[in-house]
Amino acid sequence: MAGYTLYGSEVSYFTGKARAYLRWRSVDFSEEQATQDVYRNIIMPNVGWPVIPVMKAPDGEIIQDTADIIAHVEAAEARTPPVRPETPLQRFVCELLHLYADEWLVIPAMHYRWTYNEDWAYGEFGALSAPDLSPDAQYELGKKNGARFKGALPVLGISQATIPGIEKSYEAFLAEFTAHLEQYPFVMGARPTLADFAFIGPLYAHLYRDPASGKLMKRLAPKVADWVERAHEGQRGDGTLPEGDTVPTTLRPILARQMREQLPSLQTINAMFADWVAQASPGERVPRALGDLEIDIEGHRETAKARSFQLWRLQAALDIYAGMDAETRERADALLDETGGEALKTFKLPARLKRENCRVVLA
Ligand SMILES: N[C@@H](CCC(=O)N[C@@H](CS)C(=O)NCC(=O)O)C(=O)O
Repeated sequence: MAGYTLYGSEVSYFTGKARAYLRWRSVDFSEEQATQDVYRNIIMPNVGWPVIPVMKAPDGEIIQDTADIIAHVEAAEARTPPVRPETPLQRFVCELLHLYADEWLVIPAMHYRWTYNEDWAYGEFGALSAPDLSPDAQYELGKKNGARFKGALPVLGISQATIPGIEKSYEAFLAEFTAHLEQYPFVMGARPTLADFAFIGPLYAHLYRDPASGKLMKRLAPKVADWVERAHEGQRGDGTLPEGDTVPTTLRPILARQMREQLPSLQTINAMFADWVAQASPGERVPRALGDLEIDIEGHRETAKARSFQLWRLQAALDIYAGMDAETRERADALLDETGGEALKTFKLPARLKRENCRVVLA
């Protein structure tokens, strides 16, 4: 039987996440470059908008969104251990870190790529789209294709005003993750979980593989670079997650950073979502941006778009919290108190979201 096909690229954030997961899961898969032809013939007709990665399952089904790709393979292969921790507090933390890695660490990832690796990125984008062109022609094409991605900088709130905060935060994150890796080989413990693959998103393609960023990571945080190599290779780890559903205390500074930086944005986006829900109907597609908000990273502020997709990842975490028994809830609340995440205890989306035709819609 044919294996899975991953359409994506080395230069892509979310392809790295899916690739690392598929390697770890040891399934039969091959990766195909998302060339212009693949966008035209596979991605656009099946997904409806230009995005990578996209996966073709052995039965031909096309799946988009890395969380759906991972969920599909988990269900189809039914292997152990599952990618998500089996106990509730670890599962909750894993999902919070998933939200952080996918939707917030994109800020340093994009900053470092486009501030320090711009020309290199154009060459890479061109080589991906048209492998047969000359390097000069690839650069020109890459510049055209890359403009869409570079154009995301203001959407994310990356500007001269926030760059000092983004760099301060990223360097502190590297120190915090290093301190964690001195105790544990992977994010949740002694084996990889969804949180590792989510972190591979920002930390592989943009922050390790882009040359100037990789140099910085190897200089400031060689242990993080070593983890990137191990997690991206799909190493299995030879241990288990901590006993008794405990969460490594070394993750607290990282969760606290998430709560400080990302949670205020999530609250604002949720308020805008409530306004939108009031006039929307079930099945309606949620706009990618619900308005403008101000982000604050280490005291550096800028306007950014209120990206609605963050609520979709947040819903997955809140569902786990809502399903906790009293004893687990107490432990989760203690962790939220210690990390500045108190607001999550009462955080409610005004309506449920679901996925339909590769888009987030009102349930
Ligand atoms: N939430 C999606 C995000 C995928 C994504 O943003 N892919 C980037 C490249 S790494 C892309 O193609 N973006 C195009 C766009 O968002 O318009 C996932 O997890 O798969």
